[in-house]
Amino acid sequence: MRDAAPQTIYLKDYAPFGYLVDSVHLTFDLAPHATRVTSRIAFRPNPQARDRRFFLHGEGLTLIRAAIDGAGITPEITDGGLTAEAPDAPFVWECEVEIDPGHNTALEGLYMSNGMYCTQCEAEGFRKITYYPDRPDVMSTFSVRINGDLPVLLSNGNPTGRGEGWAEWHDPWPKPAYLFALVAGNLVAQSDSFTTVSGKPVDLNLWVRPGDEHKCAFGMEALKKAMKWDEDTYGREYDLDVFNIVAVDDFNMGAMENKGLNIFNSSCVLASPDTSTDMNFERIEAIIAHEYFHNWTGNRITCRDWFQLCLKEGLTVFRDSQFTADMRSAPVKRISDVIDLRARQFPEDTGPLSHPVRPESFQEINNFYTATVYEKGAEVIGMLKRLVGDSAYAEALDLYFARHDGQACTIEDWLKVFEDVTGRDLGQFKRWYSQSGTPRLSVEEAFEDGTYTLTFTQRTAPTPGQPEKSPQVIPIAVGLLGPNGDEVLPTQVLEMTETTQSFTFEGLAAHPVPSILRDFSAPVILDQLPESADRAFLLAHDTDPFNRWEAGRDLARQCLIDMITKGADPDADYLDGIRRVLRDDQLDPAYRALMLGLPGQSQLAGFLHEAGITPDPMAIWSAVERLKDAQAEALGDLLGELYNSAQVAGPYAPDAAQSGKRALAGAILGLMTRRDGGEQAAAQFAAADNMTLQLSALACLLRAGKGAAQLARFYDQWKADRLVIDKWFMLQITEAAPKDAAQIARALTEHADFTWKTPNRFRAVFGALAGNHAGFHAPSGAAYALLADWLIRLDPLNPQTTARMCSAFQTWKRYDAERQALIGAQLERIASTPDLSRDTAEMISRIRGA
Ligand code: B3K
Ligand code: ZN
Repeated sequence: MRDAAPQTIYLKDYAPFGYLVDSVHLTFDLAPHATRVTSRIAFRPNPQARDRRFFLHGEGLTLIRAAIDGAGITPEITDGGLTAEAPDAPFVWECEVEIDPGHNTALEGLYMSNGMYCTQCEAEGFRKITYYPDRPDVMSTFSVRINGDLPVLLSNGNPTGRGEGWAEWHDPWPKPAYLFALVAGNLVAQSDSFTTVSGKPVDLNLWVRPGDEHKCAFGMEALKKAMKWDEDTYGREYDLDVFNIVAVDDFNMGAMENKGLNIFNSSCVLASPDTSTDMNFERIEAIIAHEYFHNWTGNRITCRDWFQLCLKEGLTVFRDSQFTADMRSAPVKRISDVIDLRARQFPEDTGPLSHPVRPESFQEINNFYTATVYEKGAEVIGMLKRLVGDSAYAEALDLYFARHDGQACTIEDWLKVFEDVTGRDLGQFKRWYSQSGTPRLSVEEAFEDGTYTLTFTQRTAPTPGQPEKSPQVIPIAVGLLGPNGDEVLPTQVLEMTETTQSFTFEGLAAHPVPSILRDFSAPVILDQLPESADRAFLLAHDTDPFNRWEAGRDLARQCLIDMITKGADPDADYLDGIRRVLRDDQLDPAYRALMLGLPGQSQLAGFLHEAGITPDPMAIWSAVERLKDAQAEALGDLLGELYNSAQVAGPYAPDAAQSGKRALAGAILGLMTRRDGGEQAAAQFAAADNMTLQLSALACLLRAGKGAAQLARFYDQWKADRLVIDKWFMLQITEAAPKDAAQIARALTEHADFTWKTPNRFRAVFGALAGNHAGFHAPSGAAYALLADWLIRLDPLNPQTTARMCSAFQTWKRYDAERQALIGAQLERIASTPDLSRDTAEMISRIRGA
């Protein structure tokens, strides 16, 4: 169903619902095309609300009957729901609707995937299941009866009964409807148990399709680690008798934290060494933890309205990052998070989709599950923790859980616990939630009579709807190094609140080298002091692992920019520096692998654009290729030794130690392939006994324009494994030469396995195409047209996945007039498609700046 005129919803218009819900009872009579949903809901007037209108959301429902206190009524049905006369006193609402999960391709509400029933209700999907006040501030306990002839029938909470063809569940914890879930299917479980800190046993089940049982063990271990960590670190105990996780193939995102019944995209939970890479394992561990952590940050304490999304998402991302840092390497995790933030959030914040961490308006809330809300939202919490200190943070969190358990909260509630614990005024800090855009921080230094002064200036460029910016509170972690590389001042957090502000350090014997923004203490763009010698010095000596890596990254970036804009040769200081780091076998192999990485090509395009230079994707691509060749040459004599030292002996384990080694071996193999024509990569491919080694070898071969035989062998070996075949699709496009990428992607869309209605497969092709920067921006515009064709095709079936993929075009204004014209024409073509979904229409209109 399409909306004629999309409505904009504003934060400022928030008003509570006129009624409270005391209990919800739902009965599902499952049938693929005619599922009956019968609801019995106890309402009572909300004393906090002035407006007593009884409006229930509902979309795509066939109303069979409705009654209030047993008397049948005929409500007024509109596009988005129904309105009825309701008493100004407690009453029972009863209603029966029919829905068609078998034809639900949007994967929102109740839908089917491979014969299994499955739900996705966040943000506003429950209204596709039955009529209900589908808003997060309406919380209730739920009882559910499922009638159906499938062997496994699951819902939220604890099981209360089951028999042939039916099961009943009760969730004692009040929750908003977006956390409702139901799963019914022919599933098998890997089961285990966990005893909570207070001695309560919890049954754990990971439900999968028969045949996937061997891919459950890692996810189960990750779950138990996450449960224990949340007890140890945040004092949070699990609160039901059972915790179920279900893997589903058709899913719009990674996973969903439904109370007691997490539903996962199978790519984010199923893992085995021969089919999953080390990166897959790490991601799975993090997502399982993330969804589990939502049980407290999101479920027990939820959001008052969808504008507060970062309240649960920013905090839960922050918590899962802490978890990964504890389970693995903290510096490696921090660096990886910053790489990701720069790749995904910075472009959002500097382009037409820029929005505050807490947006103030939206048309389609699903379009705001963004890197800004999630990842910048997590950075904001990291800054808060840095400003108040670890123990005040812990105290504030205890107060948050104690004060707000069972409530639907706001960012104001969140900040208030910090104010109450610390006595600070966080008024200015709150701008991080309301002001969009990435602040730029420039720095000047002075040294006189042993006193060193750093003067910072912050500036945030205008963003859509926000022409003027006010200064933000920026925690700047700084350390100083003396001329021989010793640390003369350990890390201090400077609290910047003004537009321009100076900080002095006294009693220094010599002009120090500053290490600024250690551990990436704020999500800002730091314009480093211009001295590249200082960066080489920091690359050699900085005691802060993040900034040591950052120094190398800065040198690489500067070197690439000089190569692109001045035709310069690769910088010898940079190459010397990384050679020294790579040789240092005291350093974690994972960290050394990160040191070999270069800034992404899209990010380089962003730098050039910000410097007033129109980026040429081909020139960027060839500079990156040349710098990689130069890395290979500079490390030439070391490559074999490094590769050998990074080999893992013994059985495969996806832990930090082994995966760090394999990451280094993979990076080195990439350089070796530039010199040996793929000999070592072919050998690695032939001998590989795990997916990490197999895939990294195949990637090297494809990048070198080789590997056709291996690619075919890979397909033959894995054609029955849908998750590996996603990798097969993706890799061919990711590693394609720029001139071939669109053509290869087009050919793959004609492959029999291109099951494009499955979001994972669609994303494998088009996510990869958009990610191949020079290939996507090839001058013909073929990739733009191909993507637009498929967005137009997918939109009527699955608006959410379509809308999300539109962001491939968000940076279009950076490029030259020809490319802008080509992209502009595709945006226009999408925008003028009849019956475009609200999701896609909003995205395209924001991207066009219309
Ligand atoms: N809360 C879900 C995301 C829901 C997305 C709705 N379009 C997963 C997560 O962030 O944990
Ligand atoms: Zn989340």
